[in-house]
Amino acid sequence: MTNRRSFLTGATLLGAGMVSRAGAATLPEAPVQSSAATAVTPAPATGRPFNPVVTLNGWSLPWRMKDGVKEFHLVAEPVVREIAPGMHANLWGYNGQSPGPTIEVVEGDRVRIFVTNKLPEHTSVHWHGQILPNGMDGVSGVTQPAIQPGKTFVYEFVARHAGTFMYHPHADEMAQMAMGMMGFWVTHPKDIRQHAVDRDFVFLLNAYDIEPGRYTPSVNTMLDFNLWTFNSRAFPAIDPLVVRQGDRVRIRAGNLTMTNHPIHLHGHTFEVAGTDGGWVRPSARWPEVTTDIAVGQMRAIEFVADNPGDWAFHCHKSHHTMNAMGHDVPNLIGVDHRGVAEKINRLVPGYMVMGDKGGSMGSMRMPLPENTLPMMTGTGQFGEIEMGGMFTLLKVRPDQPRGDYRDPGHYRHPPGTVAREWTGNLPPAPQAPGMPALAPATGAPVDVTRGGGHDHH
Ligand SMILES: [Cu+2]
Repeated sequence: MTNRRSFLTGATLLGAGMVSRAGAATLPEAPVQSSAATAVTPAPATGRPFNPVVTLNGWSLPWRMKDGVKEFHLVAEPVVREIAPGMHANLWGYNGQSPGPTIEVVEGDRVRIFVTNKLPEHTSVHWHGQILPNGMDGVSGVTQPAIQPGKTFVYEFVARHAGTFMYHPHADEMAQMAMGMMGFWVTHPKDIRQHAVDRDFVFLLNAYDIEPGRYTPSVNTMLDFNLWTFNSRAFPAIDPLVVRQGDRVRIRAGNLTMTNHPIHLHGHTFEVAGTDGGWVRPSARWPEVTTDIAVGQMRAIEFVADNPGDWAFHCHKSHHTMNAMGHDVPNLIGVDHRGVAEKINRLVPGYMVMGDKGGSMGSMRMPLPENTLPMMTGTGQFGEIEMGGMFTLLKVRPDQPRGDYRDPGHYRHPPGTVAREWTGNLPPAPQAPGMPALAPATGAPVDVTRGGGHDHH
């Protein structure tokens, strides 16, 4: 069984002791992932063939084949998730991580999923988007009794259609999803050539409210979150999406936060090729550079990575590309802050004055409380990256080997293709009729009686 386990980087498997404690010798093993690194899984050794997805800062759950049924074992449990180096969160998740592992099956597979509850309260698992018998839908109280602590339930159904899905509890949802209980599910097409791409990335959008200095999310928060994450990682700790130039790329994302996220890609146009309802007919697709993902929705975008470079890929809500320390800072743009910093610090101890010429907090180093992240961090080859949260880079390289996801480092721009400082003379600013001529901001003075003013061509 679980032939893939030896290939899972960083994965550790709990021994028989844990399984027997779960109460049944027939239960499949419940592998545990201890690392928040992206674990690239090879093609499956058992079952129908498929091209595995790459879960951003996550992993896929091994299974065993038993009498033609694909068996998985999920363990709902408290976990410690590294949101980024320097910040850990006490979350709830599955098999050692939050989000839980990605489940990958093939259209037509009969799937049996054991769910062991090691949480301090009852739970259930809803298989979002699956067409299945009502009693397997995981809505506690409606389609099944809740799974009490210490108990194991079994779900069984046929993965009837290929597509992009997720799983999450339908029991004390507000608390359990605010604590990170969710996972990705991909049902691959029966014909491996159908919908084939060269790279297929998946992640969930999630948000947490963890006050600086604390470790556990506030589960009653409705809108005012301070950590915006891809798969419970905040930039610069989200791995880049590394591709080879010319690759056909799919990125699938699902939203289990409390608000929508307009996800934006630089340097390329893409099409929404699928949703959690299925594939979009090619004739019904249109080009986009941003697609909004509403709460409870999933989107699979596709494009050809034909433009080499390091391209930003992020939520377009600017507050969602900020980390925890960026949300209560007074705006002093345009204010001469001489003497003001001292007064502000009396009101808001520990805060620095946001720049009177804009933010530019990236280069300011203030002492942080324990266990939080500066509002924006990360350093590129040209300086500070003033981003955090839901932000990463699509790295397109002509020489990236096929199937290689290792970070190739900064993009090496061809000579003469980078925006640069201009040090020559500036042309006169064009003038509107009747307006007094303006002197240019820098550069040599311009004789406005000659080139500017009312002299129209
Ligand atoms: Cu957002």
